Amino acid sequence: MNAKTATASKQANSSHLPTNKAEFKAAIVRHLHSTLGTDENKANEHAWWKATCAAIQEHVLDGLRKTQKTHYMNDTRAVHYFSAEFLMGRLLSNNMQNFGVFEVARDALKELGVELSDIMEEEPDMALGNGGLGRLAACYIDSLATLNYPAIGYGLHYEHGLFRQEIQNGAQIERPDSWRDYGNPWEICRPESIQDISLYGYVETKYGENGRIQKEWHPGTIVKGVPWDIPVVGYNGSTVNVLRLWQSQASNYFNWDVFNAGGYVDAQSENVQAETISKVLYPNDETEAGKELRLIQQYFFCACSLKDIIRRYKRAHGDDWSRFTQQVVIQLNDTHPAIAIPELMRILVDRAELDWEKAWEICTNTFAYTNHTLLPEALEKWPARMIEKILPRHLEIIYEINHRFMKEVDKKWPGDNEVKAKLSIIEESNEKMVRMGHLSVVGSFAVNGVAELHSKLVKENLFPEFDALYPNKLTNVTNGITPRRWLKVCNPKLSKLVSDKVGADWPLHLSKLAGLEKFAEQKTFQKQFMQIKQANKQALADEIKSLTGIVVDTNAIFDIQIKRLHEYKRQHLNLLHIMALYRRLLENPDYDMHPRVFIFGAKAAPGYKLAKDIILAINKVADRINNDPRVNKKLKVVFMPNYRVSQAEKMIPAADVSEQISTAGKEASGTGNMKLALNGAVTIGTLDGANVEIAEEVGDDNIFIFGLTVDEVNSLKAKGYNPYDIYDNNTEIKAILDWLETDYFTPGEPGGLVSIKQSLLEGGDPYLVLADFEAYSNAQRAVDQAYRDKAKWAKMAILNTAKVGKFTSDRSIQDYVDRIWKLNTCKIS
Ligand code: GPK
Repeated sequence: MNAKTATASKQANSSHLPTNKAEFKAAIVRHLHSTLGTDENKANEHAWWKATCAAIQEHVLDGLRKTQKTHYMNDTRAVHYFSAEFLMGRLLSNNMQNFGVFEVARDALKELGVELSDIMEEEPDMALGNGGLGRLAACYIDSLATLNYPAIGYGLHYEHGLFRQEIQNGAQIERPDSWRDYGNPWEICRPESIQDISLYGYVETKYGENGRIQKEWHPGTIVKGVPWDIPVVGYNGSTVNVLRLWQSQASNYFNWDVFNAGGYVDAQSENVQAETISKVLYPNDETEAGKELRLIQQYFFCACSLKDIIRRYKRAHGDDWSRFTQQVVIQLNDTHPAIAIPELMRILVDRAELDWEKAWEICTNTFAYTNHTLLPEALEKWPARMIEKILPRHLEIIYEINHRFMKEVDKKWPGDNEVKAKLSIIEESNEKMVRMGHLSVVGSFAVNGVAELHSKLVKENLFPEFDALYPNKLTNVTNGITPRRWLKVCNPKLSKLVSDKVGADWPLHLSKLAGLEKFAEQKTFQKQFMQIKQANKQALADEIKSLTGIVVDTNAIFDIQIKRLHEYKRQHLNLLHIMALYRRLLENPDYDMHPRVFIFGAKAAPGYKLAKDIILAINKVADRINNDPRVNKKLKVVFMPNYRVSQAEKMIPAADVSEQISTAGKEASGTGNMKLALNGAVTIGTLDGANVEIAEEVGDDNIFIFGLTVDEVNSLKAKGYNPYDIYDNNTEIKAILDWLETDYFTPGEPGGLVSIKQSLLEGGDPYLVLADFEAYSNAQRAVDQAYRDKAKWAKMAILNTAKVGKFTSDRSIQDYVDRIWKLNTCKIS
């Protein structure tokens, strides 16, 4: 290339990218005109938002092109993160920050008369996930791009993400989410990479040369998988990876045979069937639904993704499979994508005609599996009959995998049928079931839990024999969160203060937050830190007012519990304690407590009756308390409707207290606990999940730990736990539970909240709410005392921010890379 063409190509590549204020103004206006067909005078906030996204997207696409070219040229090994959920939230402010153009674009907009913070509200959350598991996937692809690792996220392009929650008369109402109704400015359709996916049908057995048995699957239906790419921009870095999401489509827009025979309507309905696959995200968190459509969703995105991976591999290596496991590692985010294991076996054995042993070796060196829960109701099992109907060949393959696995088990424990029954991939119950967890362990080379305690329980309780059979396969990778979204973007004031003290590179090196420790007792720093908290609380108070009409005092302790609604997370323990405070205040108007605002955000699975009842109860109790002038100065309760990622970004910076109160042994890790601590909230929590590691990091003086430990939970259950013993002997608990049965909180409707009392008494209190109540109440008293000492509290809050650097998702990703994925970084030129 001579100098002239080099310059020309440089210009064509990037000189048009807006970098300074004038260029951003020009780019945004240009997109208003030529992308959106409007102008500065007519444009509403939505149009401004889209034009701004389009200007940023110029950087995104430039980075994407360079990244893909570099990865291709270097034939890099990559991780393929298979997940049924990616809870991305909004992308504009993150992408702006990651390209380092946040301030300049904001100023450009200002000169155009537009407030960036206003137009950011136009962006719908990309809520293609339920909760922690989906948000973890989003944090992980952020870190992978930031650390310059070649990676692709693979998932489903749901037309409707998690439902929008409305609260009517205190009850949750579900409304459809439509995140793409007015177009999504980030995603790129890739029709050139469409895949055909087979379903249903039957298997034909054939005999090839030298007696080799050949299986051929004759599918009943074929559906199309259309890929949509969401660029994933690394921080400060040059890497822009992709999240590739598959949308289903009928393979022929019209079934012409039916159409020509006059069946126009029938032809249409065939399309609907295929398109139903990616229509909607299942809203059940930690419950296995057992629905045919859900299994089809899982298979659909796995099959599309494997074809995509293999197409890319073959482009570089042809039919030579010997390097496949050097190039490809696939991480299974829980068992939702476990069907990818028999699918890869099918491709290798039936299509590539490899020997079973060779194929199995490839398979078991490709997959790794993350377990996210020990809850029995969340461990996926599929009826063998259902798999046989949808994926007849896959069921045969699963049986063969199990047959060979049972031989291995017999070698280790000769003649032991009990251990065989326990470990078998097939559960021989009334109805034969396929245990997807067992399939995942057998078919993977690494299995990890998501926090030290959880991984220990996975080894000791969930898969002890697997650990004996495959030493070193089971391991731990403690979860993490991206400090870009969860501090830099969501808490700009604190971010600036932190940068002033420890330098601006903490988003990439979060352990640098430790540099704040030496200021923890310094008066001026405490004042700055707490003034920021106060300002964030004011912003949240304004949000609360506008969403709920409730006025809260920002001098009160902001006590926040935000997470999916589940009995094991024990929002009802929090609620019972609020009722106790209410009662104490009514009995003694001088009851000594610092004013407190309890704030909740939670969605319940639509079919989870008790979870919805708990939401109703929180709202009913809130109504009564918030309108009772006798206690109003000291106690308020807020339920924020439609909790989601963008709402979390507003709540977390404003929290004084972080509620992490699950029954010990039930919360695998938790990640909200990390986000809140990072933003200077002090945790009140049980020794569960990552709380244990947070306590290790921040030290006992800077966290309020209470309640039964895992061992104590087990021995209490072993000895026989009877909640009535507590109810009968603790007058406060008795009074509170009986209160729920009156019409005090549900005027004219006595017993409106009785289901909670019932679950805690007749229901046996499975999550030991009553057993932990007293300890929780005492810990809350300690919180109250600590908060009154302003210097002490400021120190605690600062030390929380300072000491949680461990929980950056960059560290988690580096752990995965070192222990499991074995990737090399790839700098983008
Ligand atoms: C675990 F099994 C599941 C699930 O279906 N959904 C989900 O969000 C969560 N999780 C755990 O409950 C959390 O403790 C954990 O931090 C999170 O996954 C990420 O690992």
